[in-house]
Amino acid sequence: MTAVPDVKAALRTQSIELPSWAFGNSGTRFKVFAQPGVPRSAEEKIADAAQVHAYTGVAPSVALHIPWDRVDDYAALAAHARALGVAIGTVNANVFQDDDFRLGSVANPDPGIRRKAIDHLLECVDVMDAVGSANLKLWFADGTNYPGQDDVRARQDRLAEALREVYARLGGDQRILLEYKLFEPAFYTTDVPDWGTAYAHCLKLGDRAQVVVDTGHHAPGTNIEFIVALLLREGRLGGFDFNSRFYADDDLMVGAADPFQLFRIMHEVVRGGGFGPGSGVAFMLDQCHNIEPKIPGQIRSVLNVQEATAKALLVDAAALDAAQRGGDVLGANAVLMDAYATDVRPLLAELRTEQGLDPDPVAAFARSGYAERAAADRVGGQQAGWGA
Ligand code: PSV
Ligand code: MN
Ligand code: MN
Repeated sequence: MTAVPDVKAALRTQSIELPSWAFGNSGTRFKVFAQPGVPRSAEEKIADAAQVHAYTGVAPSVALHIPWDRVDDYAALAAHARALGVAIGTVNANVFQDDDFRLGSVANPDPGIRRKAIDHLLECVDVMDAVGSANLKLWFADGTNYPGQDDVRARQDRLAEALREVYARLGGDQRILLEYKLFEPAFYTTDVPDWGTAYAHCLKLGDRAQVVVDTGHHAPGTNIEFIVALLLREGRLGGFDFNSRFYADDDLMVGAADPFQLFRIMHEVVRGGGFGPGSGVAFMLDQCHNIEPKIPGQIRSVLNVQEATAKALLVDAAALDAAQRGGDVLGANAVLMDAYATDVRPLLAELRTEQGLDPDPVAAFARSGYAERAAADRVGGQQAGWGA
């Protein structure tokens, strides 16, 4: 096993980005269950995210979603975040919630609608400039529902043209993180359905275009850790949108459905040099807490990622390498399983204590009374949610 002090030192460098939308009301197309104390503004979402960081110490940034988090003064929003001990991270574009986008956004057959979509993406780069963000995350709902509905090759051309224009607008320290998704809302073809399509577009754009792996965006049975290993090897793994899925894009808490898969992913990240300062891989959550309380749901999720990371860091790389080279199938597998079977919770509790944090972030947050105060204070106004 890797030495515990080394594991702890590595864990101190971890940072997991929270999605602003996780703190607002969300639901399915059947029902959105409103929760008391839910933020009414981008400022309040950031305040809630700051709570997660305050209790875990590993969630120092929060991603925005434009226009859900649109404000008049983005520099002031960034200052507000800083005052609360966090930073604004990735800016997520939204070209899927407008009637004009019925047939797509950047791949729409209508050049006027494409212009509108691209203008929104450029606005997002303006937001990045104002808040000091390095990451523009692009997810396109574009696709078709019926064979023959549109020319799938022409749609790729339109997509490529839009990406080129946005890429050209980026500052030197900014990058595009291009996300893929197997299906939904388009059910026949999706314009960026898989890592290969995303990778091909990124290759054409340049070094500052990388692929985002959303763990919920694959067909059942897909070996996600292989995709991770390959993208890392090619220098094109931009980051993760972590969540759990049982069926489709469920957006449940990461590590809840398949903690072993999360461990396998983190093992490939560590193995491929994707973890640690300067790796360039963004570890983001993309989740919705439809029925559970949101701040504790985010705390739980962050802890799940931290646990999987600790186990991946514990893998005895030298023993694994020796077993692999020796063709010792069972021995190599046992090295991985030993690390996975380790209960890392005491180690993480110890680490938190060393960092001046409560060893049990969930309990500490519950005791703080923050949720009750938010429910009492946040009356009036519109509760934030999808589209708010
Ligand atoms: C839609 O599937 C989605 O969940 C994508 O994963 C995006 O990252 C997210 O919404 C926010 O736009
Ligand atoms: Mn996502
Ligand atoms: Mn998704």
